[in-house]
Amino acid sequence: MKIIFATQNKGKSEEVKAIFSGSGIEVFSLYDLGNNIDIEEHGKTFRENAFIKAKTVYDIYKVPVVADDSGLEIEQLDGRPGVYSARYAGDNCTYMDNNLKVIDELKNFPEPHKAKFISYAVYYDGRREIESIGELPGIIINEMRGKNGFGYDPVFIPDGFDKTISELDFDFKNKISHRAKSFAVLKVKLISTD
Ligand code: ITT
Repeated sequence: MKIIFATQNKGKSEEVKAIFSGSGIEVFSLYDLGNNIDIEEHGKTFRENAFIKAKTVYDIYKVPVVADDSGLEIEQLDGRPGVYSARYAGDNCTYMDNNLKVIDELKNFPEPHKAKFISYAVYYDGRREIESIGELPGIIINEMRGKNGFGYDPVFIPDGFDKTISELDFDFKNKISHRAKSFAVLKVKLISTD
């Protein structure tokens, strides 16, 4: 079975391909297909945005699609950046801009800065809608550490660890992450439903 992953994000694409490897399901991202469609994520929730991405891409290719809408919720910032995680520091901002903005906003709050990553994963094939959520709790630190991963990984230390996700290796992130959890369950639901 072949599935399109409705993402332009190379980091996400590599993670989800690894999660599906060996399952008999082959995953191609928009990035692999050279499709740089800009899908307007106008939903107010991760769930709405995930289905917007999946259904938009299904309408183009008419093949099964998975999508993930994800982000970081920081307690002391009342859940921000949340669904606005990708462009938190403004249109066309870099991951570094977003990290610096979060560090700056947290500088007047006492530590620890509790936060969680959320991944809302969905599947759509024109008939079936399958969904699953995964979370990774942790804290935000006031500096960027490490080179791996993407997004807010350099400022996020998962609970129970003393390294940022960017200091952990790819395979390890892919065992514990919010996306690993959401897609592991999505994969099981997909294989067991018809
Ligand atoms: P697509 O919509 O094309 O999938 P995107 O990067 O815009 O790619 P989202 O809309 O889901 O994806 O935004 C998620 C943002 O949240 C992402 O750009 C990162 O800034 C952050 N994020 C999500 N998962 C993350 C992770 O595993 N590690 C670090 N940051 C993450």
